[in-house]
Amino acid sequence: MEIELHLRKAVELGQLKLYYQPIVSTANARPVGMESLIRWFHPELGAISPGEFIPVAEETGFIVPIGRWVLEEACRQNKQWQQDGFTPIVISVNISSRQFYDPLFTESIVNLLHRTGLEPHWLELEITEGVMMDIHTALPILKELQALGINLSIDDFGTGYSSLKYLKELPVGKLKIDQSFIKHIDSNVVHTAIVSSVLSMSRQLGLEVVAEGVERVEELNALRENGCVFAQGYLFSHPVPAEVAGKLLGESL
Ligand code: G
Ligand code: G
Ligand code: MN
Ligand code: NA
Repeated sequence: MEIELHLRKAVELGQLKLYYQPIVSTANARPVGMESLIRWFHPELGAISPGEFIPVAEETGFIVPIGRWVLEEACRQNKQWQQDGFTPIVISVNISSRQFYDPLFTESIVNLLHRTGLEPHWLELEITEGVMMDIHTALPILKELQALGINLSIDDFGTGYSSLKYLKELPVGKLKIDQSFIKHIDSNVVHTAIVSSVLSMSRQLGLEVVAEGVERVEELNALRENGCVFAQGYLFSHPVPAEVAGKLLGESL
């Protein structure tokens, strides 16, 4: 497969770039976090979407070195922002299944935090429900990661198969409600019902909630009314390069 061959060269050639999208407090629209999202700019093929190449990287196992690069870059950048004097924020990194179940994963995080000097509570790993589907295999790894003091969140919440029974047993602190439920939440009664149930359940379980894919101010207002504390989406900012993201820190978006 052609894309696979190009991908092998992408890291070496510096074609991969990390973009950042703010996660804001709904109260004042100030960033409390940044999600790192990979971008691949190929000189001939142009911009290749992660939706296209992440699955290929996952299949070939190449996601492991790519994921290592992403984690390193994200932690280094967050530490840099702190050293530049910005109000500290949490950096979130998407973790794929192959990466999560790599036997050296936890150890590599320990080394990474040591190397970059980033305190563990400023790092968050986003893991999808799919990755945690086999709870008995996932649980010991999640517990190891939690013991390091880093944050864990469930990404794309509501699109997978996670049983509510396990939700309180998983050592995760946050749910990121999938953007498909946020769309038109101001007028779609089904979406309102789903999101308001997730919010009330999360309050009971002591979980934080981020609404993803907020694009319109009406959606933000509906989320506020339902007591949603954190949000992310084009309304505040698209994913942007580090130089631009740095300028958003401390701003009301
Ligand atoms: O940013 P965008 O919407 O194009 O991302 C598309 C998909 O790629 C999303 O599901 C996102 O989680 C995933 N993705 C983006 N960056 C990374 C990354 O660094 N690692 C992994 N595993 N997935 C990523
Ligand atoms: O799977 P995950 O939630 O990590 O993927 C996030 C994806 O959603 C990224 O590709 C990001 O670019 C995209 N995204 C972020 N904000 C918005 C938004 O407001 N609307 C839409 N449609 N996509 C968004
Ligand atoms: Mn994500
Ligand atoms: Na998501």
